[in-house]
Amino acid sequence: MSDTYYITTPIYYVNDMPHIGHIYTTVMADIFARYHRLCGDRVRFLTGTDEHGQKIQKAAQAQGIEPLALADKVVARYHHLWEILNISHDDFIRTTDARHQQGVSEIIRRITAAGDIYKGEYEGWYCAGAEAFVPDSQVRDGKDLETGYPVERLSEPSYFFKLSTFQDRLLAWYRANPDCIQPKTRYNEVLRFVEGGLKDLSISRASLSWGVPFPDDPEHVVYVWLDALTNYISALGFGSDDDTLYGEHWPASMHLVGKDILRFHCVYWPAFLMSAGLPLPRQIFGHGWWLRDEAKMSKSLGNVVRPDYLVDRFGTDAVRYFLARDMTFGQDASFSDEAFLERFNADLANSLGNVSSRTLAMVRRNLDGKVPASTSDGPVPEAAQTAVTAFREAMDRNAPHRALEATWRLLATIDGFIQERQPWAVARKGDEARKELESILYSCLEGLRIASLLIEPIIPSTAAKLRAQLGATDLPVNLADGVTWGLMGEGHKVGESEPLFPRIDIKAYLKELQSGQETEKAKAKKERTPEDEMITIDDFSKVQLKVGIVREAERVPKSKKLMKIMVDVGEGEPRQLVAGIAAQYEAESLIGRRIVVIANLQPAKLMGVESRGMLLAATGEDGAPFLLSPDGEVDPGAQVR
Ligand code: ME8
Repeated sequence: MSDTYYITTPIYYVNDMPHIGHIYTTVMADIFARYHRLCGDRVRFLTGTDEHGQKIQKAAQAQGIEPLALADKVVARYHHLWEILNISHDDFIRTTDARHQQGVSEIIRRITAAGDIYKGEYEGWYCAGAEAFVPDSQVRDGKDLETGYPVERLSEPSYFFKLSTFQDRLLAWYRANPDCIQPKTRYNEVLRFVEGGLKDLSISRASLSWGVPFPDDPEHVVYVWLDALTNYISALGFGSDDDTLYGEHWPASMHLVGKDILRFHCVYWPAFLMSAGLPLPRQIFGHGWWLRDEAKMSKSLGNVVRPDYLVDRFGTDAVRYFLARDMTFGQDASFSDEAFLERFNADLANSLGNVSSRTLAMVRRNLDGKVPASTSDGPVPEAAQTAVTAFREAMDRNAPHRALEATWRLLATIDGFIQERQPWAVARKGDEARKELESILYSCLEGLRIASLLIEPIIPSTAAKLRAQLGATDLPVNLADGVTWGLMGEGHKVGESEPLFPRIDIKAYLKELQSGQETEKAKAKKERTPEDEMITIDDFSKVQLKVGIVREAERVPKSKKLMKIMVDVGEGEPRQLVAGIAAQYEAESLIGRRIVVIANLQPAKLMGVESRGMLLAATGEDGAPFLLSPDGEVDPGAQVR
């Protein structure tokens, strides 16, 4: 009987385009899904998008489009990324799917029937960036201390979930299932948080329209996290007429998430499920954070790693390998181009690439391209079995980076064996040493075939390519009978071979990258969305705009455009300003005219003439300025807001 294995990723917000952090979770989930398929389990792998809530509504508004249109755009991008990254998900759920909304209504009906929902008034802070209700103690200077996002004050009717009554049940669940939250440090964090006491949770929003309508009260939409978390069961048909998949796959084996959303998954979600009388997930794994060269990735810094560039340049498997190998699963890691390139050359081009190309070249040259008779020469057969065991053991305890180390130890053993036995020298001895040569090369070929099964979940295309080169495409691809030593049949022809990973010239590439990054930074600046461009009222109030009356005006000598003017802005002494209006305005026509001036601009010199402020003008089609004036005789110095 095979086991079932249901793994999920977070469903991603559609307010922005994905970066390497988003693809990380999905690539890792894909690795686990593929690993379990290789073990013969019945796997279901779900990913999708979280499309409701204030954050998406705001982002869509800023772009002047409907939220669903924004979602469609970003969803297309995710589909493209999952395709180029060779992600093998079985389903992609969108929270705007009808099937999902049915599931949300059903879970709320069950929670209501359990008596865990009541109506009240929410008075407090809301952080749209994290879509979270934030306690007063966590707010300073208008910001959520935990996420750094701005908060706003809400005061509205709301449905509440009696989360406070779940403290003991949650603690009992954690204690009875010490592996339910991983890694251990995160388990401890969650436990401490819940031990500190829980407050009831607002689960509806009355002031928002972009969401799932609250069952039996269309004045409210469902709070986006209750909506989003339910995707894990609505995608299996929970709440719909056909819930066969739900019966087969729930509870989930693993919710893989980033550490930022642990509380939603480890506290709210199990409490909702308990209330609804549904089984709880087996495990929630909160992985670490990818930083860029030790700094947080952010669009405004222009340091976001965009995955398609790396895939384009180095291929899907290089990216998948790096993500799985370079981050200790569970901890933070820093992405740097140098580390990526060094890993590429050392592990992929050298280790894997060289060992296989040398072996195959010798088989082609000396054995007529045919697999010799099965033997178990040297340390490779044992190393292969050790690697299989260590690989499985590491994957089963959520340590894919260790599983890769075990695989690369096998490659190192094959490499060492080649160095030691020097098959090229044996070949030179001619017929008398043919048996010895065959025996050495068989061990290498078979060791490589078993390695190809271990790399299968991580770099599946390379694994298949390697098996094709070894001529082993008709042998079982699994981690049961497939890893038995000696399956490669005598006389079988090895396939065509080309380098799996051609070496990169790191210096040349870094140079190329630098110029690329400059363009990227410039692009990031250009590509700022309307939402990025938004400022707060505080930002605006930093600009002191005042009405001024022009007292004197004269052209700046030798300049076609610049006019020097003396403006009374209610400070007693007039101020000197230099403005680029001389091509359109005569000096005399300006005298006595009311204009609008930025009074707190840092002084600057234009063609050697000091300017202490700037006047406001609209720009015509050909760039010509049109002066702005107040609509009436306001006093100089009057504030403009
Ligand atoms: O939180 N390093 O969606 P989201 C590693 N819609 N992982 C990262 C990362 C980084 N720098 N940046 C993002 C949401 N991630 C909700 C989830 S689930 C019911 C609802 C990954 O688009 C990581 O998995 O903000 C993180 O948890 C997730 O993207 C957040 O994606």
